[in-house]
Amino acid sequence: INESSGGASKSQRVMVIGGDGYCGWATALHLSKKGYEVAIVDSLVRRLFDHQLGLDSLTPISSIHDRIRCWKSLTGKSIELYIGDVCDFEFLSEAFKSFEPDSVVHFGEQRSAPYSMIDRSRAVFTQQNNVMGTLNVLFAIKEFREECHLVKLGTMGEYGTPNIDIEEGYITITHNGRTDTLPYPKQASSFYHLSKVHDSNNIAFTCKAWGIRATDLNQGVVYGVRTDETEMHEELCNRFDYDGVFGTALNRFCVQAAVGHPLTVYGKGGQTRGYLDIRDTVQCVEIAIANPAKAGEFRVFNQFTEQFSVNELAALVTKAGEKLGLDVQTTSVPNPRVEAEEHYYNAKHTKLIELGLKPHLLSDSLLDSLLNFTIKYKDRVDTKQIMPSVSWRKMGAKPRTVTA
Ligand code: NAD
Ligand code: USQ
Repeated sequence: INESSGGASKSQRVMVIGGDGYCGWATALHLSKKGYEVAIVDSLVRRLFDHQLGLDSLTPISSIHDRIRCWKSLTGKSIELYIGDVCDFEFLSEAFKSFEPDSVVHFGEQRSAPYSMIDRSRAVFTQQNNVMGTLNVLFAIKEFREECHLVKLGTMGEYGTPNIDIEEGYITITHNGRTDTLPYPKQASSFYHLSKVHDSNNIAFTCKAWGIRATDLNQGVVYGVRTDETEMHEELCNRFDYDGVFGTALNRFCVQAAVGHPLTVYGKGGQTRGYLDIRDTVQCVEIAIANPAKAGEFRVFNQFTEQFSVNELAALVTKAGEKLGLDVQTTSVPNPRVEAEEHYYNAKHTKLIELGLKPHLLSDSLLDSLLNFTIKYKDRVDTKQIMPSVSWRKMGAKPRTVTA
């Protein structure tokens, strides 16, 4: 592993767990293009959730096998594939022993807050899948690849919305005359976001106890779809979620504008979060890999480029839609979540910039191309999937079949 800043050694072997998903697929291709040896590990469970809930990506997506074949035929580059569940330690051990990664990028979790709030079994699944999966990855590193750098996808949602500035992972506090630098307080507000808090605690502990090197990327909400590599061929096209369970704010608003559905602002719309373009997701991960944490270090980066309230996003999409001749309306939907709707928000995000991130900020031209992209696929939209169907308050122990 190259310890010097910025110097990626091109023969580095990177295991991308969750490499069939939205962030993972774009990242796997980007790293492969940059000369890293890449292996994708994925259970394909995300495709199963879509079947079970009756959802589909806006974009047609090829099977992982066809995706990888297409990449090889276009670029000559091979991506290894391990289909299996990281909660199955035997499977994960075999993948580690066979691939021998220098870095593991771990995207492979159940990532939807609404999914984790459907019912008891989905809440339990989310925490088991995410927390046990990450624990297994930590054990695999300790057992088979001690020097391997873990790059773990966390979330800005771990911090919640405190009434003070959000720091990158740690805060220095003076209490009764003594001073210490401590983990920043966590106030997550879904069983999904809480699973990330539990992961962070387990990773921090194993860095201390076993000398694991880890970077927790507390990522904000991702938007966009095209990256240089996924746009090379339609078989490489990324997924694009717009439904009420897996769709995220800005991507949903663009699809809503394209089909003439009013933009679904939940509650007062003052909910403010950090956002980033998917082209910056892949850039940030590459930066983290090229500049590994030291042995025993638990590093935390806040991975977003700009912050917006939901109302601000709705206004931006309305303006961009009007330029394309769309009539964009907004509706206030009773908030299905329990969250602050008007609050202070100021989160630091300088560490990735210091390491060389060149952000793609949300611009008129990006919104324009994202809207045109959603218009291109608008006949595939199932408008029944747009309104939220999961309530934070009403969830219970009873198994629930979600129907639009
Ligand atoms: P996604 O659902 O599109 O992809 C996740 C992938 O992980 C899927 O292909 C799924 O099959 C796989 N997976 C899940 N559990 C697994 C397991 N136990 N074993 C093997 N594979 C498993 O999600 P995404 O949007 O690409 O998110 C990737 C990561 O980034 C997640 O950890 C998520 O929490 C984080 N993140 C995403 C966003 C966002 O806006 N999309 C924002 C911040 C953080
Ligand atoms: N929201 C609306 N209308 C919508 C959708 C969302 O008002 O139609 C609001 C939500 O109430 C929330 C905010 O927009 O206040 C963001 O919601 P979201 O669904 O876009 O994102 P979230 O649930 O926070 O989750 C997503 C990813 C998750 C990741 C997280 C980063 O699904 O994997 O961890 O973004 S963060 O938000 O920083 O925690």
